[in-house]
Amino acid sequence: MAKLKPLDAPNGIASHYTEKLKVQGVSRRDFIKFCTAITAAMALPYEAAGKVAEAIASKFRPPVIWLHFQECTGCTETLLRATHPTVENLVLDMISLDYSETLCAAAGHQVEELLHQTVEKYKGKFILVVEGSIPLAEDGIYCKIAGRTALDIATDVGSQAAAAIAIGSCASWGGVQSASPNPTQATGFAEVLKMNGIGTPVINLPGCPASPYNLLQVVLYYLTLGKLPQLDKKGRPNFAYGKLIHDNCERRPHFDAGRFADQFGGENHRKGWCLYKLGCKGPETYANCGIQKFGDTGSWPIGIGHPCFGCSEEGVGFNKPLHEQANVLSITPPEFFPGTDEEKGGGISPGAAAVAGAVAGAAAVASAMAAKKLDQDTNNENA
Ligand code: FSX
Ligand code: SF4
Ligand code: F3S
Repeated sequence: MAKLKPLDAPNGIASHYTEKLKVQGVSRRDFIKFCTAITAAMALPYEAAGKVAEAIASKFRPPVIWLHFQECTGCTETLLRATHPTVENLVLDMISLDYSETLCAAAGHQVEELLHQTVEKYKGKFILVVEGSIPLAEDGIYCKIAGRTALDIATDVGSQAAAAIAIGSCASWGGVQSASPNPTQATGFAEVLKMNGIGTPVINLPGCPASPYNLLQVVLYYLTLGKLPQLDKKGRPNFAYGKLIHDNCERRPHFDAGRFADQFGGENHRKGWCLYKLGCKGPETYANCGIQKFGDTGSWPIGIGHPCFGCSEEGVGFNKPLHEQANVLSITPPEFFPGTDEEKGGGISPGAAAVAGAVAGAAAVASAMAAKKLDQDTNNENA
């Protein structure tokens, strides 16, 4: 692995940055508060907050190449839709995103040329972000870009990166595409590198979609300390995936007291009781969704009344054929948290709930966005 460049340590936050923050309406005090919170989230000691602030303000921006394979682009969307504090601004400010298929204005041959040039220019120095799984079946023909298989691109670009981040469950371990019988043999990026004897270090940030805050923290950790964070045996940063959803769940007191929701829309569901009997996989899923939340309204699947589907955990989410995870025919579409199942003449089966949970993270983001839009509309109307 190429040696990662440690940070220069400027004295205090550079004035160019405080000026920039001022223009964005962020006070120095709020910035320091943000840095202190994010330092704690990275499990770094309080004293490191100053260094984190310096890292954000530093002019050193590592080159980043962002590739897409089998996925829905929800991870990129979640990052781009994140708002106050503007995670996408922080992430995009701290890195030099030299290649991204989603964000590139150019298309076709121009983009291909750009990828080629960027890899050449920063060989051994760039950080690679991979979004999406890589199909191995039939020599990888199920995902091709510009005539090359994802397998070819991933191993070629991956072998030349200093380090890589596999963002989302798809890139981490296959995700939704790898649900049995996994017809395309969708595989995670780290596994693909390993199979091809490539030693580039990979950090997995599973989640469907991945939390943009976890990406921000990994980038910041690297910029602050000049090294990658400590990983667990699944290649995930300990600071973000060290605890079960169940251990940081707002409904946990109900679980401990034996108070369970037993029907979607039923009385106990409306009371906010534990979702275990509705299929919640929080007790076997390691992720920090309950702490970080999604979007700026603080929503997350369990917070909006949906059991955790285990979308981030290999072997928990997407572990069966999707049609077996839900008896689709038994779904009675809920309007807005309808009345009891009896009133609706059916209701939702636990299986159907599981599939709905597959998009629960995205739904949390969507609901946050909708709430924000509503806010904006209201503000506009009131202006
Ligand atoms: Fe996968 Fe991310 Fe799920 Fe989608 O790309 S983790 S399908 S939210 O967008 O890779
Ligand atoms: Fe645990 Fe899920 Fe109940 Fe929360 S809702 S306490 S994660 S079982
Ligand atoms: Fe988080 Fe996914 Fe569960 S977003 S709460 S791990 S369903």
